[in-house]
Amino acid sequence: MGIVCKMKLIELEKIMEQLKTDFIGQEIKYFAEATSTNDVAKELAAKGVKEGTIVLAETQTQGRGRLGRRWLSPEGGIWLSVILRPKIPAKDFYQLTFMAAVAVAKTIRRMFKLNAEIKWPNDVLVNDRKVCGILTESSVRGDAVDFAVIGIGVNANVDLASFPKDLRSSVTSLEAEVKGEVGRERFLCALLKELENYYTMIQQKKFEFVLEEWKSLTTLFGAHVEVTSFEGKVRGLAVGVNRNGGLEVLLKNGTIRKVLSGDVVKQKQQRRPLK
Ligand code: BT5
Repeated sequence: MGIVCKMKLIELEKIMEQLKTDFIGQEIKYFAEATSTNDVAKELAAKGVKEGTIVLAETQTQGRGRLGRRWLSPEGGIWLSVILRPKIPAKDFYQLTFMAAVAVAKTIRRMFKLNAEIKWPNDVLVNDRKVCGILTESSVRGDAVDFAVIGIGVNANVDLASFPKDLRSSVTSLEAEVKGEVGRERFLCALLKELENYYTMIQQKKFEFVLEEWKSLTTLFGAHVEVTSFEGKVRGLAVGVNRNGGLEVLLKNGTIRKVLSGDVVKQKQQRRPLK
């Protein structure tokens, strides 16, 4: 008996028809199943494929989050990796994660009028639940980025009932939020266009524009947070991000602690208006 796939597959012809980018997504490597689109993309990038090539999979068997965490990638999602060759120093690498989060949040807001928000450093939430995660990886030569792979996972039409119980209260899908199946091809085309716009800004050394957008979309500033990082837990008021993309947390004793990477939990609920 063959495998029955109840989900519609992504239609590449539709993407090619609707895509309005110059280079991102003009070359698509598509897989019904991949281990991790980031792994496939890294291999392709090392072999020299063109900047802007994307890897797309209907499902991933070894989808990854940060620190080797598992990323569930059932059918119906958008599991995407974008290969870029940015002309930026390695220390500015975080800019790519920021621009990807902005591009995803903006696309969700524009297309579905949902209140998508960014949670530092790499999550996009709708109604406080994670709808998208971003994993940016790079190959660095000296102090320059040789290539970057931006992995973006969006729960488009995934069946949340298939997720483990402990995750169900903290995740959502676009389908659940708009109460209907979403067109993945249309979403992808809009997302790739946003990505190209913001990436062009970074290449033109105009990251400050991306950062402004990022700040207006983040939920954290002014919120009491607990950040867990390699250095342990930090509690305080999230007050900003520094020039390396680190979160600035105002501690009770009045000093500001910078956390370069970690997981944040907001201590109090806070909503921002739809932009
Ligand atoms: C992330 O990591 O959020 C980055 C996820 C990146 C996934 C994309 S898909 C395409 C590309 N190929 C890959 O292999 N990866 C990228 P992190 O912040 O570490 O969050 C991981 C945590 O999110 C897990 O430990 C779970 O708690 C939760 N999680 C797992 N799967 C999820 C899903 N589908 N939706 C929402 N949350 C999920």
